[in-house]
Amino acid sequence: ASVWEWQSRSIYQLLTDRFSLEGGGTTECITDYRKYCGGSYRGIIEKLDYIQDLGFDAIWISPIVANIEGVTVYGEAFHGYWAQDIYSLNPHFGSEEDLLALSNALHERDMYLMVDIVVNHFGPPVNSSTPYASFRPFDKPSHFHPYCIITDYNNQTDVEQCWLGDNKVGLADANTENPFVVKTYYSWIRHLTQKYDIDGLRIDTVKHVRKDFWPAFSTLSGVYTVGEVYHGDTAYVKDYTYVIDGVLDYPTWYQLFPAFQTSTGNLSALAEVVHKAQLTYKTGLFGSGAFSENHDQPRFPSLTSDTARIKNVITFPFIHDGIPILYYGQEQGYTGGNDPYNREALWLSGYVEEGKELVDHVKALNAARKAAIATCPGYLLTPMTFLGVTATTMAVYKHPLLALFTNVGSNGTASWNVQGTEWTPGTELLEVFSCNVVAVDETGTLKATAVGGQPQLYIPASAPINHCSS
Ligand code: ABC
Repeated sequence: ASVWEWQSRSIYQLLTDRFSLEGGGTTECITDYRKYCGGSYRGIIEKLDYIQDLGFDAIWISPIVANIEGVTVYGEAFHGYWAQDIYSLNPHFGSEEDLLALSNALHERDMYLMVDIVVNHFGPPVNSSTPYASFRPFDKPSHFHPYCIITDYNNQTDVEQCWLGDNKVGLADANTENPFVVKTYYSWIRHLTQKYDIDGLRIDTVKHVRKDFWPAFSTLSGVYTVGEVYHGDTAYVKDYTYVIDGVLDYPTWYQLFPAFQTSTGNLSALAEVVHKAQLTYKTGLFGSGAFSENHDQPRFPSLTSDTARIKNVITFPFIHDGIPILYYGQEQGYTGGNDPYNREALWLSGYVEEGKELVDHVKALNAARKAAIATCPGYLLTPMTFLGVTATTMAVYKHPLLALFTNVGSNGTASWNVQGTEWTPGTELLEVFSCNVVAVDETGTLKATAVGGQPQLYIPASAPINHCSS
């Protein structure tokens, strides 16, 4: 599917190894060990009802190709980022038939499949005398950049040509200047997307490969490509928006946690970075991936236990111009810190929906966004605007949605007076989290008071939104 077909979707990101066991069982999974815990494609299929019930219509799964076997000082390759053979699947997650069954099961529900892929590197070489002999198809020294671990992330040549990792586990950096390597990757991606009927790609380590590798790769994939450019500065990230369809919006993420973690967080900085991206990226933030958590970062609830703050953070990507992405476990209030603690098994939650505050919150977010898209054809191409940013409050308007944020936390007080919307006096609005209806006052202002520091989300009361009718 194309970037524009993806734009209306919302994505549930999961690690295949940690999401669901086939047969619905449960087993111990100690994140500290960094070992395979047993999740699989069949396991995911069995839990598609759960994902769909949360309101998602796409999933992003972790890398699928065969990885190095065995245990390194950083454990096993359960995350999938340590390729050994790009022409085979990782047998820990299932067979080719199983992956095809997942792809089919998703499509039957009109859901999309996004697969995470890596071309920057292979896994850590396991045999030091013939380091690349077990890799396929790149098994010669000339297929890799000479060994050097990246130390200076400000030196772009190092970033592209040295190795990721550290001196204990270094990732063999593919020589993406070598014509054989380039040609092989180009034809590999074309076949991979076709073979498994993949709808979109999350591309790993985009900034670690020279920019002019990407346009042909992205085009040949035949699907939407969204890339990880792990950097906080829009001026650095912007160039990559010209070579692939979109980027994961890291610059905004850098401002997001600090903005809401304390009542002195800088909400203006958050508004500013969004504005810069809107002005400088090829298509603004449209087509980008908006997220609050992922598998590389400590979960927000590891930094604060305040549910009001957590709800503010979870809400932001859903009123963003890009495609909202939720990292599995956010809906269950998972609290894992840095890698590997942020990669908990979801089966330990029991996938309980009933009585879970964050599950309800996520359902409301997806429902509201879908209602906005359904009632307002222009919604997806309406840039988000900031109608008021104070030290502790912020209003984000993307007609017909208005989201009100605050960083005062559960014990604080905050209120908003929002002007500048298209809503005329008397217009009735539904607040989606509480299902209360309020009216815009005679001056055209929406006045609202926060309840225990929680965010609010408004849509015209005339919009069809299941979430509040049941
Ligand atoms: C393993 C261990 C870790 C250990 C590491 C050395 O090795 O688990 O505990 O610290 C996969 C696995 C990881 C594994 C790695 C390495 O492989 O998932 O568990 O870590 O073997 C992507 C994926 C990620 C994946 C890989 C590798 C790449 O999302 O899951 O990791 O395929 C860099 C890359 C980025 C990569 C990330 C993990 O590393 O750019 O693509 N993510 C700076 C740099 C960033 C760099 C980051 C972390 O450090 O700018 O480019 O990301 O090393 C801010 C600064 C930033 C700074 C951050 C940390 O601080 O402004 O610049 O980022 O304040």
